[in-house]
Amino acid sequence: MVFRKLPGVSASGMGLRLSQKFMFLLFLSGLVTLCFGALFFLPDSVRLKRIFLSKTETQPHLKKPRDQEHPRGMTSAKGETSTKLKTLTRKPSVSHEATEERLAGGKAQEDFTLPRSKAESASERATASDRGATSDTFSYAKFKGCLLKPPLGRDNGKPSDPRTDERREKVKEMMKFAWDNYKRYAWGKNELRPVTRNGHIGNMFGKCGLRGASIIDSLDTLYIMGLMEEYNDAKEWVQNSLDLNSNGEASLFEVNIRYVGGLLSAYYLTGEEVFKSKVLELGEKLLPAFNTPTGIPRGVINLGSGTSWSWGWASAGSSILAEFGTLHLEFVHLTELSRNSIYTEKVMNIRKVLNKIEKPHGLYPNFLSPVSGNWVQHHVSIGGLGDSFYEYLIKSYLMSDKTDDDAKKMYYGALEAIEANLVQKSPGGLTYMAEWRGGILDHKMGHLACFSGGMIGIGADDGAPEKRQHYLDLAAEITHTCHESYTPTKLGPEAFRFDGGGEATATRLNDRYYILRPEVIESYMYMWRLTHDPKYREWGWEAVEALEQHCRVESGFSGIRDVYTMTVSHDNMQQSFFLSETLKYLYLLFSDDDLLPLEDWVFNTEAHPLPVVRKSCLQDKATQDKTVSK
Ligand code: DMJ
Repeated sequence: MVFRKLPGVSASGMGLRLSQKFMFLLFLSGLVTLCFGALFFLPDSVRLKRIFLSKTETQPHLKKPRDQEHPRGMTSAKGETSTKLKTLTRKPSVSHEATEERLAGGKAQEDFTLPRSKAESASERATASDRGATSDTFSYAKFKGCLLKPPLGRDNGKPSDPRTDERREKVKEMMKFAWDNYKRYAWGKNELRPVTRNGHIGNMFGKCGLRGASIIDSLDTLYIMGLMEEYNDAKEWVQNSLDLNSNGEASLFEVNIRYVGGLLSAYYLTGEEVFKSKVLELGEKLLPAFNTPTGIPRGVINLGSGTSWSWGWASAGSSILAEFGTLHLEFVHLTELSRNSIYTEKVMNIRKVLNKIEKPHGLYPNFLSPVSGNWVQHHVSIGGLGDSFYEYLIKSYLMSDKTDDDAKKMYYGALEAIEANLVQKSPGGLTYMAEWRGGILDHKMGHLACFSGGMIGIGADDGAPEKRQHYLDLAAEITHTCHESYTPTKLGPEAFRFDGGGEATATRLNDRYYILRPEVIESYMYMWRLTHDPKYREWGWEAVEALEQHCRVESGFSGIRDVYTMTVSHDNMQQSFFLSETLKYLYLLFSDDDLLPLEDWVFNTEAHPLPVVRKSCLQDKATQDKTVSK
């Protein structure tokens, strides 16, 4: 009707000429633009943002506390990765109710939770990214309620036998000595150089990456030893000085086992929210390393930009079995605390890739391409490059409250292949694990491989019934072999051989050093818990005396260059794993079994205790809570 031609009205319609119509439309569109734009210049644009932006982005409480904000602009060499990082760091939508419930949960456990600042509460809510986040939140009180026993035992694990207690006290004194010297000469650095009395940054955590490795690695050891003043100093450093926004390169594996593991166990032991918020912040920063065609992460990551790459020394840009295979325990707990499934998805995908790929003789080679998902070399080792992958299979099963059947199957399958292909008996009757290079055996065992005594021991009980005793015997034999390598200083070499007439002896000059490693003592600790054979405590005490005699210097503990000479030369390094592992395992060896009972705790590969996840108990408790509140 409007456009019907009326007499006396121009053909352009509405009685307006074309030029007039154009002017009118121009005016109209200018007016609309002006009004719309003006809204953005109003003093309070919050209401408008609510209309145009998602709820998540407008929640003021989701802003990170000041100390966690990036102090400088993050730049990335690869724009694409940087965008992905941004997506991953978007904050979750947390319901008001869920938050209230969580805070109430926090109040209910005042005995182990210090008052929290508003900033901490905000950061808790800000840690998980959108994807996979669920509405319920982690309750520390519920977690505690699902432990079978108190973490620190009846009396902090104090043994009733006075001689054992004296030994335990000695280990505690060693820890205090190592810590005090670190604090005095290297505070905030990664590790102490005890001879030159300074600190070093080291390259395993990155050229200008994370700091304070000895502090993070010590938190739980100080806590279980009751060194509370020292623990509080460490906690304060985490609170005020742990900078997770460094733009340097870092090893995904080392950051995971030391920092993520250390912060997680500090949180689970103490309930201090600062550890939780820090670990969740750090966890997010590790995710870009998984952006590869297969989802197998690369070894090195820049925590600031999120770019990642493979180690220069790893053949054909491959990833290392012991590195990408040693994330599972920590990532499952990151999901537990954040309620964000992304962490578990990442490590489950690694498993999927490993399950799909063909394994030579059932063995897992050490190098895998993150691009093609194929093995790059056929070198198999229970020591360096392979070790903790196997450890994490059995520990994943144990930590899942024995529900992770996939991990169980993979572990016993791998162990069977190891027994068939690598386990050997020396002419002198020592059992050892050789290395395998495309079918050819290298009759060498690294100090690192000595953790396997403990590993096979803790897995013995869940093997096939007819194999259980056999596994326990095998564990004892391997531990015995490793003890045999500890001579004449009573400390062991980096690698020992069984060929050329040698029996658990380093035949090469550059295998003779000892860098305060824990693996042999770790196996003593597990074998003691499993058998209560007093020889393990005696062997542990031998190691304490040897450490005191050869490694203690005026300002800390140092590794030595040659375990076969009694006049030792020091390497001037107090490794952070000496504080987290060696001294902790010794302390546990001389403690009652109720200090960190194995029914409730598994130790990550850096000896940080992580609790068994009792899903059914946690769910029951959640249901009970709901029923009560009705
Ligand atoms: C530790 O950092 C861990 O135990 C890791 O799994 C292997 N090496 C050192 C200790 O020797």
